[in-house]
Amino acid sequence: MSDKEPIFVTRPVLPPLEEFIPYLQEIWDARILTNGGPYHQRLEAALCDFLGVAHISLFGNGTQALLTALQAADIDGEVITTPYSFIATTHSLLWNQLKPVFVDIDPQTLNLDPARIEAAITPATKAIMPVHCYGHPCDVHAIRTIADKHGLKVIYDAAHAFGVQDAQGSILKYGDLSVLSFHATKVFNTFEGGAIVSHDKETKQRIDQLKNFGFERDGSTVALLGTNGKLSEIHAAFGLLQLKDIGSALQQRQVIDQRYRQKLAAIPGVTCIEGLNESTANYAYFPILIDEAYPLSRDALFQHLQDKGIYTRRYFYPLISNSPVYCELPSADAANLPVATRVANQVICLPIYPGLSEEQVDTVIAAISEAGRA
Ligand code: T4K
Repeated sequence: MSDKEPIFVTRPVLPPLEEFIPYLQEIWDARILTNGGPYHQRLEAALCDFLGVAHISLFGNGTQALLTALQAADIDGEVITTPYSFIATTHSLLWNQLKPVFVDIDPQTLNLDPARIEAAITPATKAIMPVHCYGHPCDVHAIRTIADKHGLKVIYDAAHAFGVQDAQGSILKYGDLSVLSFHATKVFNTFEGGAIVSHDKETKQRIDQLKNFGFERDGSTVALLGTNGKLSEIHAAFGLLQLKDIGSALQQRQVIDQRYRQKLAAIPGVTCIEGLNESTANYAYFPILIDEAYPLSRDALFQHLQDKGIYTRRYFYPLISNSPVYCELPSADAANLPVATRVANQVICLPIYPGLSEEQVDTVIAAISEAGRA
């Protein structure tokens, strides 16, 4: 273990505490703590504005938002999805009594491979749930074409895709719904939090009803099986404060991303992942793939970095399809998922977050490069 300060895969952005005090004072004065209070409303409006989307419904976390998005989609049967994601993606299907059907990923983007989707469609298929993995956009146009041809809904797990844009604007405009996570480890965080992006007023109203126990606007009629998905005023206020500095946070991430790319390019056996479609990236993660040209296995490198006090993560290993909850599904067979299986055994996500110093980035690079020479 190194005597230097540990380097984590991510650290949340925290504005100076004194800047948060006036927000707390306002909450204390108004004594409105939750249930769609003033900060909640202000954050929804500010996020619509910043992200360039029509409607946002805030949630207590991204998983609740995924669960409600699928409920709002009002589907049954099978949903095509990726095995290369966080477990919450697939859990949200099962909680809605939907059957996940895993389709392999594209080796460049590590997102659901559109060329493999049609072969997995059956009469029971009702939707596609792709993930913009690491904030790199899916092939949204190819997915839309397939969905339209087969009459399928598209619900994007956009947990990583805060602020990502393509040439047409926000990546969150695609699909029927997109779901964000504002967890502490994300580019933009409200400690815990999440949101559903929708495109029309009626859908937003339905989602807002579902996240508030199913209550209609009269506050007494309950016609839907809703849940409690609300975000509290403290979380919303923190989000508003953090949004002020988001530009600088994204810029700092970009600088780190560029430094890694520049310096890791010279190390044999280490491949950096490129986003293909984004005009504005968010640099949410910095995944690298370790292949046979590198002297250590991925797991040996992971351990080597840990011994040096560098705590990386193997997002997303093991594959969701290998977890005991899903491994019995026919589509979970590794033979059906060769790219995802290979990538899950090669990936390491390196530290990237605002405040990670140039020196710390160089420490990570040196540790990878030294181990590569051993
Ligand atoms: N869909 C996708 C594609 C997702 O990636 C996620 C969540 C979801 C849906 C569900 O959204 P939420 O319901 O979570 O909003 C993390 C997060 O818990 C999870 O939100 C995230 N994806 C997933 C990819 O990663 P861990 O197990 O890596 O977290 P943890 O606690 O090990 O933290 C990693 C590092 O971050 C630590 O080494 C130190 C640092 N850290 C973490 C926390 C929580 C801090 O410095 N402060 C903190 O408060 O799961």
